[in-house]
Amino acid sequence: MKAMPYYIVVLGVAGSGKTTLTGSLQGWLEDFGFDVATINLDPAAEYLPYTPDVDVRDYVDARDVMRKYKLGPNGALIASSDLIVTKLDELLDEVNSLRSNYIIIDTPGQLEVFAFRDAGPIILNSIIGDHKSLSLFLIDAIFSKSPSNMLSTLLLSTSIQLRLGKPQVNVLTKTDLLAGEEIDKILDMIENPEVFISILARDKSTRLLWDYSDLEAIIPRVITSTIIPVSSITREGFDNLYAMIQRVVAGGEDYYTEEPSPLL
Ligand SMILES: Nc1nc2c(ncn2[C@@H]2O[C@H](COP(=O)(O)OP(=O)(O)OP(=O)(O)O)[C@@H](O)[C@H]2O)c(=O)[nH]1
Ligand SMILES: [Mg+2]
Repeated sequence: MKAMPYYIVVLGVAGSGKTTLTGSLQGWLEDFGFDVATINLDPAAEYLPYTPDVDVRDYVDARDVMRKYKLGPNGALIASSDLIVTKLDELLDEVNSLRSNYIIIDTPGQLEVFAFRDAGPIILNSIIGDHKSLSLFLIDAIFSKSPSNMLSTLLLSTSIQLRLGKPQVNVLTKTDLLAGEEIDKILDMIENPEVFISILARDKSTRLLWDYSDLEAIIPRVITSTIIPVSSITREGFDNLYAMIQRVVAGGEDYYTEEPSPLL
């Protein structure tokens, strides 16, 4: 039987907590005895709190690209991603030598450059191939206290899912920075569309674009499942996140139910 790693792609706007969650989730899963590898796809990453098993910076360093081609940060990421595509064979050799149950992929801060140009999805799809995978779309809890901010981020999440075409789960990050009742309010909006719709319908900036009946049509489409609140610092919520990952990639089966392969 061929090894069946599950890929977890960590996405989100700049600073939403992708890199911290990648390291923290790896640690949490390893504490439960899982074998977890990490891939860093951010050529501009300065410091990583985990040691990546595969690191695009070994192929392309965005800072060198900036200097060499006299580019700014976004131009450098575009050029770096295109350069990585030219080195995909080598990168894939490294990825294919990984033998872990779970492979977590940390992605660049400039989500729009990564997801809305061709190189990012090409790199991701080449790495993942036919293996089971899901995307975690990270939403910063501090930013989400405002209902219209939450709606704009959910629309972005939907848009990213449309680009990448993978099962996607929304994750509310940095919950340790909010009081319990503030988290409950956010969850109440997500879990009760009618509450969310009525709050949004009263919101000035939302009203500029949509009326109540528009919102009734939109909201159920951007909330396709619940949002999982987590803190990568305290690891609170990782048990629920893990349960969701299992449900999506393994249909609820624990990885240990898979036979380890002699070909691993
Ligand atoms: N309190 C708290 N801070 C967090 C948490 N997760 C991330 N942070 C902080 O948020 C900031 C950004 O975190 P990163 O993990 O670098 O975010 P990122 O999405 O990888 O950032 P880019 O790669 O630059 O887009 C850092 O200062 C982290 O320490 C969390 O769960 N709780
Ligand atoms: Mg990062």
